[in-house]
Amino acid sequence: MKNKYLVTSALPYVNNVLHIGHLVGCLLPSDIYARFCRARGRDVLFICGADEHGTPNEIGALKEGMPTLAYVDKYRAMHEQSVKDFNLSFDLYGRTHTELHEKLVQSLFTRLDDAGLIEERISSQPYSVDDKMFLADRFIEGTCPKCGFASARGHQCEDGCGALLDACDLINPRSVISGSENIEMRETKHLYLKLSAMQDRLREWIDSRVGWPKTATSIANKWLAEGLHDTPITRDLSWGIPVNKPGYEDKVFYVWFDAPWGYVSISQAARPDDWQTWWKTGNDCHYAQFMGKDNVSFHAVIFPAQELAVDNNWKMVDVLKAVNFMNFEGAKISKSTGNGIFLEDAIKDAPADAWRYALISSAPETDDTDFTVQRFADIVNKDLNGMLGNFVSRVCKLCEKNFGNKVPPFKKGFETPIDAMNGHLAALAAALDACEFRKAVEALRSMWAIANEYMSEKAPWTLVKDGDPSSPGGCAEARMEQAGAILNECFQMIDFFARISAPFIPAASEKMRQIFPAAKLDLSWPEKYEWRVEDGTEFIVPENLFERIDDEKIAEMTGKYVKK
Ligand code: B3M
Ligand code: ZN
Repeated sequence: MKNKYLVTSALPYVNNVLHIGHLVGCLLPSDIYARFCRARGRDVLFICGADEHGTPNEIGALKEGMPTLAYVDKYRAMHEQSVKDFNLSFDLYGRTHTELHEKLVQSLFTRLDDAGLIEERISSQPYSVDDKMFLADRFIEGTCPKCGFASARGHQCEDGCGALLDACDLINPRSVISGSENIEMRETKHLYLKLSAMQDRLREWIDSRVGWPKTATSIANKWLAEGLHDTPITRDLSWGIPVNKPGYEDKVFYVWFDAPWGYVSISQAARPDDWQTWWKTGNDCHYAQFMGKDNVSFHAVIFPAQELAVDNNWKMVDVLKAVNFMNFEGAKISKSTGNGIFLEDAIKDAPADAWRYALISSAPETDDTDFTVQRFADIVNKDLNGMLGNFVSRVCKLCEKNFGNKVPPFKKGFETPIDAMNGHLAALAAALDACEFRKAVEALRSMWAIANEYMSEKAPWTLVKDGDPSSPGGCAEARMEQAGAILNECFQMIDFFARISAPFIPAASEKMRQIFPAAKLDLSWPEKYEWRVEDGTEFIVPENLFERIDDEKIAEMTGKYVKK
């Protein structure tokens, strides 16, 4: 088995606060996967960071009337706070507006240029006479020539059919800066990456991919079937990485030319001495990328084509996990309408674990999904509070009351249904390895259910009642021993659950681990169900692991977040 694991989550633009769609789309699944890999003893490098270049950020700054750098600093800091709040365990949450990143991208560009893969072309680009500038990418909007959507962006019909566009083909174009329609086509020169030259190598590489989700392969195959087109990689803008070629002093690289290399430059910042052991081939490393479906073409086609073209042994993605979109209460999540749950607010309503678990249980893996406040409450109340939380609390309280704060002795014959447990454990590990998160949650929940069934079936509370020496009838001692053995097994399950739940709900798992304050139990991944809690181990009764979300809270949250 490969021991080096590289895990990256798409780098969010800093043009807004993060919402539950970002969390469920890439941040959270990548974190669960990275935590699982670490728990299995794999050597993981897990990074993410802010995608700070590009017109989304520049337009955001323009709207708030701030210099772009101050604007991206402001939002990056908010994103970093959310990363902390939601326990996202990146080795580094970095950024792309760094010298390291600039140097890397410029040097790769030079390599491509030297290899003859860069071509200068004169083209006509939309120029806003009133704004006195060329309108790159999102600076221009108009009607999509492919689907007729009225607000397609210059580079992509983002909210319509998703097609990548050429700004000159927009119908009725207008400037996003001033709204002016006084736009004319003017000639300007740009550098193009000769992607067409990469068609065969990329085809061969895509064909060698196994285990990619359909969303990813179908997008990649569509691109290849249409034939790769040479693509412009420079823009007439001032915010971004300066183009290091004479004659291009007033231009920058297109954000998607630089952003994926952020995975590398942030790795360099995180691990200056050994980043290459993940990033250069020949190291037996497994690379998993996480993203929303709108980012797939860049990760499955353009970035790999660049890596192949640069031709100096860059590690290429093995597993590309792409998810669909999550809507909220039947409508799109949008900062402008206010419909949706934004991370800075969410953390005030419920702890990170509740969001993490409820969202990953609702991950839009096969289709777009709709998340609702009611759904959130149902999942927290049923699964977390009802199954796991209650089990842990009943076991600890019942034991403390009848046996004091020491784990009663183990006794053969009182084990939980081990084969069933191990079957679900294997399914859980397999699902996590395959990045199938809903399946993983199902397996996890099945194990919590076994514990609850075990408890109701064995009913240790009746045994302790009957075993009470003051109650009439014999065999009091034997009954107490049986009750103790049942509780012992329940404590084994608590330890087991702490370990297997940790990738999903790390804070609750840590609380479960601390139920045995003096025992040195780690949260490593169990390959099989194990009995690690020794007889007589001291335990404490923890505070409730989870809180119920009651109707009043549901109403309050609905009022706050649902704006359609
Ligand atoms: N910033 C798109 C986004 O935030 C883009 C991802 C870059 S990954 C290298 O959705
Ligand atoms: Zn369209």
